[in-house]
Amino acid sequence: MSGRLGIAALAGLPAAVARPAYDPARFGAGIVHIGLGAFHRAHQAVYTDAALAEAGGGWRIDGISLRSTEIADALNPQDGLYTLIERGEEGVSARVIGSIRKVIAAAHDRQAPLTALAAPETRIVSLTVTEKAYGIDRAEGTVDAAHPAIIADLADPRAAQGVLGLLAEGLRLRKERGLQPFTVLCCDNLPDNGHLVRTGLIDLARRLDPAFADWIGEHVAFPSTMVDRITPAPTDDTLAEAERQLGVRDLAAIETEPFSQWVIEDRFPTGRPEWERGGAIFVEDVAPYEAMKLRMLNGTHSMIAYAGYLSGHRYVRDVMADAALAKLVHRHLKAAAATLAPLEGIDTGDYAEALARRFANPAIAHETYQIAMDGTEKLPQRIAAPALHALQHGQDLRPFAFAVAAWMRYCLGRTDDGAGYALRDPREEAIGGALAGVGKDARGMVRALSALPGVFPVELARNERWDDFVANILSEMLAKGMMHAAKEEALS
Ligand code: CS2
Repeated sequence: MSGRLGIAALAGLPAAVARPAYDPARFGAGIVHIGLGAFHRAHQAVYTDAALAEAGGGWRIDGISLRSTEIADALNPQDGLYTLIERGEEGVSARVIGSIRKVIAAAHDRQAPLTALAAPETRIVSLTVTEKAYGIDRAEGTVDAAHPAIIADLADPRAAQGVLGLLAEGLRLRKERGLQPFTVLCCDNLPDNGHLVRTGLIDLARRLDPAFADWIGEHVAFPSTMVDRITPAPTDDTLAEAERQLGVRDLAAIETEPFSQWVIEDRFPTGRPEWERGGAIFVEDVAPYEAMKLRMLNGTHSMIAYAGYLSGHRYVRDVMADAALAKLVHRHLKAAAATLAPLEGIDTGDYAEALARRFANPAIAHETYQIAMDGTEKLPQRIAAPALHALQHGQDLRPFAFAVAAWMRYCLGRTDDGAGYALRDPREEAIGGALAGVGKDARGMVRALSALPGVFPVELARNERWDDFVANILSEMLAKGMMHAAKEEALS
């Protein structure tokens, strides 16, 4: 039986495995990160590892897992160390990351997250919790008063358990103790993510104490970010690959693509690591980069997920190997690019080509079913926003209508062969309710799902041309099956 990764194992690792070029124990933690999933470990933690290696500083990361205990139980016995496996067309490489100091699982200790947020050395609180965890009503810019975490945290703010509630209580404790506030760094795929979290947090605080809400507005920075790295959920293969490369077991290994991008607004009144050492780009305004990534990468990803899953393709790379769907991918990328304002130094045609290559990476097994989850949270910024732009500017609407029709078809929860699957959407019940009694009538489905609040802008949903496109494409999908409908669509 082989040993386990940890500080003691570092010296014995094979020479080909890169390891922290610093002694992790020398540096304290300055960041608390909420949501320690594979994406954070493949992205921000890696940039922080590079910053520590080249510039040092008290910037290691204390992670908080709000729901699962799995990552804490895997990482803590390994001194926070884990393997980053990069799978590119040229081969596989392994690197041990040392930037995580420890992981707090809220389920193990309810008080520990607040203790970390209120610790004097905490200067940045970063987040990758997924779109649905915030409990923000994006259309209104307020908290979603029906979100379970918001309800619980408004009722008992001192014992907050949700994302916004924890941020608010952490900041309140700091204010009470005369400590400087932390900077809030949202790293989720949301448009204008810093601003969005700021608006939601201030609204939550206002419902508790208006003066405190004003204090947050005046003293807390919320830089926006664009984050990018395709990172499938780790599997047993990931752990086996890590063991093969390291010669010891690593229960927290992750795998990802070679490409990585991080664009950040440089507003960190409480300081920050030198993330540029790891390749991060600091800009005045992230919004145009975020729009490009959300509409081109993520929007196309969602189309790939629904049309691909229902065509029987397990992985994104399989979708790219399907000639008809690959053609629709290129069509979608082009239509999404046309909705963007020009960005200096960026050619969206080149960006589209690079994305298509990344999607096709044969070494990355990214499940269409994984990307398909949480559609109601993803569609607004990925598909509906560019579709509305296209409508208002007389541009090509059809690619967006195809993506929406594929999502609507997916909402039935059954493949063309009749196999059932879970939608895995926070609004699964509302979707079921909307579709009840509609049957497989395309018009009826479009009407019912378009009326779900907050998913499609009214101007788009009420547009006749849009409505016809979606209903006609959906009707083809229902009548002929997804694979045939996609083939015909690619020929149109
Ligand atoms: C994907 C993203 O699961 C999804 O919805 O579109 O996680 C995507 O892989 C990342 O944003 C890439 O940076």
